[in-house]
Amino acid sequence: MNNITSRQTKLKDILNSSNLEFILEAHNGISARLVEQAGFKGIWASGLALSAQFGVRDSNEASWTQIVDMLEFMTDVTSIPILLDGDTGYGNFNNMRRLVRKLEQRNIAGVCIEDKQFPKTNSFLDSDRQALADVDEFCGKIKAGKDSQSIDDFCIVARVEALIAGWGMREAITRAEAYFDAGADAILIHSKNSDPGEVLEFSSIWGNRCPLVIVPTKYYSTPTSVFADADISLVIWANHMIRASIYAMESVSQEIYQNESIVDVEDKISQINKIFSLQGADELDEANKKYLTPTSKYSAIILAASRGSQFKELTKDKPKAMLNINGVPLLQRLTTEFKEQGVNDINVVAGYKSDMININGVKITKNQEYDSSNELVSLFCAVNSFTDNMIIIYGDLLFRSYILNDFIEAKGNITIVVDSANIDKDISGMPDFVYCDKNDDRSLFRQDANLKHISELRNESNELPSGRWIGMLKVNKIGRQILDNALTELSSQENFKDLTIPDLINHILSNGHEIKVHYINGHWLDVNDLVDIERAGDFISTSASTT
Ligand code: SPV
Ligand code: MG
Repeated sequence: MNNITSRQTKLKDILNSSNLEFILEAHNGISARLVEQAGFKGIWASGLALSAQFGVRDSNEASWTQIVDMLEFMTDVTSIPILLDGDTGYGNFNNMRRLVRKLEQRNIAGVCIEDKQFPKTNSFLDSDRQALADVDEFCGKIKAGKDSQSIDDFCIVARVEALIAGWGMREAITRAEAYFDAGADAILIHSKNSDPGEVLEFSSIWGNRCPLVIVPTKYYSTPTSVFADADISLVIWANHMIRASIYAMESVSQEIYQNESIVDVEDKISQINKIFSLQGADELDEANKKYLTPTSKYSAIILAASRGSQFKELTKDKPKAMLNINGVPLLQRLTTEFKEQGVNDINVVAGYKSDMININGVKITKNQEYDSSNELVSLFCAVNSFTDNMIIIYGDLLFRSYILNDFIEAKGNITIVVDSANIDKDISGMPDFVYCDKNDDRSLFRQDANLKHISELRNESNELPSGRWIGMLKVNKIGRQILDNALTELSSQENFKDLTIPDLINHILSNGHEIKVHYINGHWLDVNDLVDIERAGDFISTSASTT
């Protein structure tokens, strides 16, 4: 059991409160939310407003199930009680029974039924010609409703239309007495006059036998203290949300139509963010964090400025990264790999034929000096896109998905991916031999190894390389700071234009910082010449068949 007061009890409390209480009309989810947000303790689900928002007449043209469906949206987004204007109960006692059960299922707090005949029409329309219900028949409806409710505090308000229909005060009182005796929780006495005289007279005769509810649409200028002094329990502001929205929509639509522009209305309408907030976008954000696979905190910088002159005609019109491998550009494959790992912040540094890079969902930074500069200048161009957790990668890489997945999890402020297999095999581009403090021990998972040096030279000082850097590096917040500093230092050197990422790596090491090594064994390749393109095609086919 929880201690939350049910909406039905809340409505009952409002009706029986010793203070004058107020509820306001709403006709859909968003208006209901606004009513609650304004501070109202309850909502009047007005028949007039509900039918109007459907664009139909208040004459039972909308079916009762359409009304109940809308009520569900209204309860879903609110916590205050909703009193439904249930017209005549949509039929006889039997329809009323079913209505009450359905309303309880939708957590509606109560229903108000009026003593007219089905199909009814609005009280302010041809009121003199509207036939009233037979008193006994209406009492049967109230009894049937009360007997079929299963929630004790569900309220049935009986609305007396005798004054509206011109039948006089005596008839109004007689009917109210009968309805109260039949089990009504409150009486709504309605009036179409512009002064509250007859309602106040009714109230004084009624003398507090049960809560009295009024709808001062026509006698709206009466100070509410008059109602409080007359012992009225509840005031219903019955149609002001639908009228406010019609007024606003009419003037905005006309203005936009006349001006053929939206510029003048911008400041007169709600901001889009207001809609998001009323829809509860923040809650969904929180829920996403809780229930969805988190998107990666990593961003990617892809270096893709070069032509790859070995490709001759193939890269006449496009950069190397846009070369098709089995029909899909290299850069597209790389981007997809990142997105599949939740890395959506992807920055591509382009240079040669940069306009030919038409990959969705990536940011392009241009290295204008691509022709006369090397990798570090490209990286420097992307410095404004650096983040605290980022992966820097060459744009001509292909690799099996698990490599990126594991690499993201690898420890270290700065970490590089090193292939300990295939050290000598068919090297087409720069070899980037890596010398580490520990060689790859494949029996260890996530072996802790540090980089000592990276070089194009094999057997440097007679030492055998531990592997080859594949062109993938990552930094965390601390690593980014170290990398930033090293890049800034190198950028002031005269030979900056000639420097490569391995130069940066070695500079970081020479500054005394640690770089971790994440070992892999094959399952990647970079595309440097025509033979590589053929290999890449095979690589894609076999990767696809093994994943
Ligand atoms: C409604 O809001 O639909 C009502 C109140 O029934 S009135 O329009 O005043 O009849
Ligand atoms: Mg109505």
